[in-house]
Amino acid sequence: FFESLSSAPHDPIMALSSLCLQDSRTQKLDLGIGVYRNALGQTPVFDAVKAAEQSLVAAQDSKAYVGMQGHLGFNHAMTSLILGEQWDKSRVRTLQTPGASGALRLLADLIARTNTDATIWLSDPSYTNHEPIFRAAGLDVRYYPYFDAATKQVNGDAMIAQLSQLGANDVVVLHGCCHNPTGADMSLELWQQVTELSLKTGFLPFIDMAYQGFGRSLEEDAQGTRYLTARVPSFLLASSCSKNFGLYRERVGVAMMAGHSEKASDSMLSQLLSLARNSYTMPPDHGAAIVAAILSNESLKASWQVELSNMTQHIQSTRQQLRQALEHRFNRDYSFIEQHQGMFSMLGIDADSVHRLRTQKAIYLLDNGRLNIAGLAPSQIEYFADSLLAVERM
Ligand code: PLP
Ligand code: TYF
Repeated sequence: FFESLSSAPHDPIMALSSLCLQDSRTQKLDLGIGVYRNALGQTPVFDAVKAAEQSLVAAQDSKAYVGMQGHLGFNHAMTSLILGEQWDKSRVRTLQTPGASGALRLLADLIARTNTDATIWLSDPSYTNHEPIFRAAGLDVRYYPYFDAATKQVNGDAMIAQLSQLGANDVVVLHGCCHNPTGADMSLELWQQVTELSLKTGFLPFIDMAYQGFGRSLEEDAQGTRYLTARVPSFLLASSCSKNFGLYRERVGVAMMAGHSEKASDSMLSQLLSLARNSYTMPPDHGAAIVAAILSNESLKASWQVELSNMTQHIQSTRQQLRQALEHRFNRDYSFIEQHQGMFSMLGIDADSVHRLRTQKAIYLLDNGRLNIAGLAPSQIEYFADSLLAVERM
């Protein structure tokens, strides 16, 4: 049956990680995959997660199915975390999903089921898996101008010029915060302009929020999302607990949606439930049960917030040190490294230098030059900067 089948392409990020794992050079640096690491290079389990897990194990008396929509308390708490307490209870619907990845695919399928002529607009560049997920749902994918390689900031004018051409068959994917892969985020003013344009032209906004709390704070990182979602008649949103709860392998996230009426919103949710039933039926429980336990307990919630903000501070301090180390060696302005938000930055390292860093210095970045700042321990910053100087002089 499968004799003539050829292999599918590798996941480029995972492939890079295993390449680094196999590298026996002791000075190697894995700055590829987007996983947070502390100063010791570890990705620890949050204290609040450990505590919640222990009480769950002790208290849980059944593993019977939870329900089609997942854990309702989790869905409600996540919606408040993302949209703030004031969300429109009559129109917003939330479904627990296996990671933001699961949410992206279900919502992509929902778009395809509703409108076969839809075009998905992604930022140029965007998260590696966006295009394949939307294409797998049978949707057309195009890119709007986003990152300005010269300034390392968002080119808001070019973005707005493109989005103003769109209409009711278009879906615009926006990164809620901590843009993957560039680190360059939209200002609140730009979110406001995008909101106005969506109201004027009718395009559907689709927010991907994978790093809430990894930029400035849980509240500030959600500002743009809250502004937009409170004003547009309809939106889609995928969110992840992989990074901000450190629950990567538990596969926990949400798909959120709002239609122009209560009835439209109910139809959207019922279609999403039917799409989930067509693939995995119900989401895994463990991660969502942990998040629900943390968000419903004041002391666990406070502990989680402290740990998360310590991680954010660690990333910010790495950004400061990296900027200094680079400005010390290169006659260039690297202030954008401190302005970028979240784990990633694109420093403008070309493909040849990325390759030389890998082969000659055992430093692994993605082919597009994306660097996981959180993968860089303080003790490795000098080595990274020296290596970059060496390969750029070759
Ligand atoms: N969206 C973006 C922008 C991401 O960077 C990621 C990866 O972390 C995801 C979605 C998928 O995350 P999850 O692990 O929740 O599936
Ligand atoms: O962009 C990243 O590195 C993270 C983690 O197929 C990731 O989002 C990497 C590869 C992948 C899914 C997630």
